[in-house]
Amino acid sequence: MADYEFLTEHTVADYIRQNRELSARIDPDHLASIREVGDGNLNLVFLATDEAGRGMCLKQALPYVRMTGEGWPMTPDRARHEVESLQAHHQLTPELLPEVYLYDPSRYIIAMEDLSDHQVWRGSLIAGERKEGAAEAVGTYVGALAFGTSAFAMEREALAEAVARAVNAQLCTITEDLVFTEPVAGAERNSFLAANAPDVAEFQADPAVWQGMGYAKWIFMTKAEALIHGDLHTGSVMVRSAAGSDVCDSVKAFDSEFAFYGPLAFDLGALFANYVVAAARAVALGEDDRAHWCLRLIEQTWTGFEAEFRRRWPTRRDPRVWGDEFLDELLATWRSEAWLFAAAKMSRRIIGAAKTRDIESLPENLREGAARGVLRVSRRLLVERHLDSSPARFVALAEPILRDARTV
Ligand code: SR1
Ligand code: MG
Repeated sequence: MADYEFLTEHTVADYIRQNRELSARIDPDHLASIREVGDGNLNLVFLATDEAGRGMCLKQALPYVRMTGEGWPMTPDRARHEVESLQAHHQLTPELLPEVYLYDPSRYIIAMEDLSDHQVWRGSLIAGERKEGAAEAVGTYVGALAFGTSAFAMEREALAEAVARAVNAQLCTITEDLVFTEPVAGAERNSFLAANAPDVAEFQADPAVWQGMGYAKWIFMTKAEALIHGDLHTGSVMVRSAAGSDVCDSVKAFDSEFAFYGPLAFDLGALFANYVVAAARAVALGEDDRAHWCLRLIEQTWTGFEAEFRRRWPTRRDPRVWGDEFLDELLATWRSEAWLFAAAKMSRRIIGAAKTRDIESLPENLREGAARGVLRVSRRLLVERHLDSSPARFVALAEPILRDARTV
């Protein structure tokens, strides 16, 4: 039993009324709508709008995984990790994150900016839309946090305190199990189409896959480079463009409850994996031009990331030892680690417990080929990660594999 009260559509107005900071922003006595809109795996999310058109989002962490129910407990303290990372990241790139209004640690509720004039990027990708600029913007976001929350920018003691506060062992364990271990070692909660069983068996029989996944898991567990988002898939990004335009006028990263001091290439790899998943869907639907566009998002994210990191680099704390050659080495390491993490993230979406709608909403005959393609790309990345790991080569390698795997 939880020892705190869960919000419902019936109690949201009272909750706002009881918090002066919130009732100054939205009128609890004249609410026009209250909707529960959470479509992720974990939390309750309410959107409230008043009659004057002002909105607010209330997000509450449950003490278990929403996707499965009470049988899978999960610390609600993840809401604190989310709010603290949102605030730390907001200081660096305010335009790329929602504003937090309040955090209530007694009920694990975050009150924040209403983004209902945005769409979840995954939904927009599934709908076949092009939101130009989104991939570069999320790259900028990762570049900013990579520098701004790291040893390159932070005073030594403040850094140590930030690392300690961000220890998020329970959620990291979920990632370690679901992303790095279970796709290759197998697990009861894994699932895939019977038609993909031979693909999964082939993947799990390859020693290079075990080697790569083990290495990725080890980096994930040990490399405390920056306060990373920790779950930066296309469902953790909101996008907005004006009616009739393909160009984003706003991009916001959110949902960073998995944040911790970890390897920053994990955030890049997560994005790359989700672009491949979006491309696999397009290939399955016979939309090859669109698939190419989806894969090119990899290059755009990398470009945004590198530009932002380089822009901040001149302000690094110790340029005597951290010279420009070191920067080149860092970038090369991150490119290669991003391949590794992308591979792990792809395989977990096909084999593991938490899937993506891009693939799952395909009819079964098309899903088979899309899943096979994603798994084959994952395997190739793991095998070839020691060679040139440029974003351009990633795209060149993935495109024909996805097409060859198409089922009909
Ligand atoms: C039990 S949580 C399953 C997945 O949902 C989240 O979005 C993370 O990706 C996690 O691995
Ligand atoms: Mg999430």
